[in-house]
Amino acid sequence: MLSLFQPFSSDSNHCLLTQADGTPLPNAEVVFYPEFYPYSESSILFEQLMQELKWQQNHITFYGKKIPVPRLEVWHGDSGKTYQYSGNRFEPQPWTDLLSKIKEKIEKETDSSFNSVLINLYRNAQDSVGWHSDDEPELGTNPVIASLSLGAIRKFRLRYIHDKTIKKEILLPAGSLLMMKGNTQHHWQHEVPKSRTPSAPRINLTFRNVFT
Ligand SMILES: O=C(O)CCC(=O)C(=O)O
Repeated sequence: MLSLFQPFSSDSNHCLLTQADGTPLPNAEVVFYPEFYPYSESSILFEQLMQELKWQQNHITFYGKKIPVPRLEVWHGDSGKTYQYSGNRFEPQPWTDLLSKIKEKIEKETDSSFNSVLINLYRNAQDSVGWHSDDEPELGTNPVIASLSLGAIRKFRLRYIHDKTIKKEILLPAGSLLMMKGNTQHHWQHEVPKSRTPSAPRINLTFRNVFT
């Protein structure tokens, strides 16, 4: 369910996410572009990325046991921008023309710049990403994350680390862009939960900066 938001102006294509009563999310700056790409264009991007990317099954070690992460992933970026999480070390694959084109549009329209992108493929409703913050030291002090959704719509949840009763839930449709900025990653966690309703595949691209 798309909830209350604060448009920046009446003709703005983006808005600041707020709590259900319209008050700001504490210690967060989360900006939502519901239609960053029109639906038809997002479908073409989805098909092209499905075909051209070399999807990998990565694993995490949990209580000494190696288990597959519930999604496929691939990391692209500038040479040398290595990224590590939960024991995984990603060496970036080079930018493809398509990924560069998407990156440039996001950079231009959000006045940001990025040197890498983690791309997730949620194959079905059982694929997910659990509660976490994008707060690894190599992402810098206040990471700016631009998260583009393509394919099936999925639920995205945010919860306040200091009071988990303060939360936010939003549906991320194909073509939408969610930007998390400022000190959000220090005070909030996010997840894409598994769903009981069957889901077609979804691709999510999270553009980031790695300082290594
Ligand atoms: O799929 C999404 O919308 C979020 C992905 C995510 O949280 C991540 O890659 O860190």
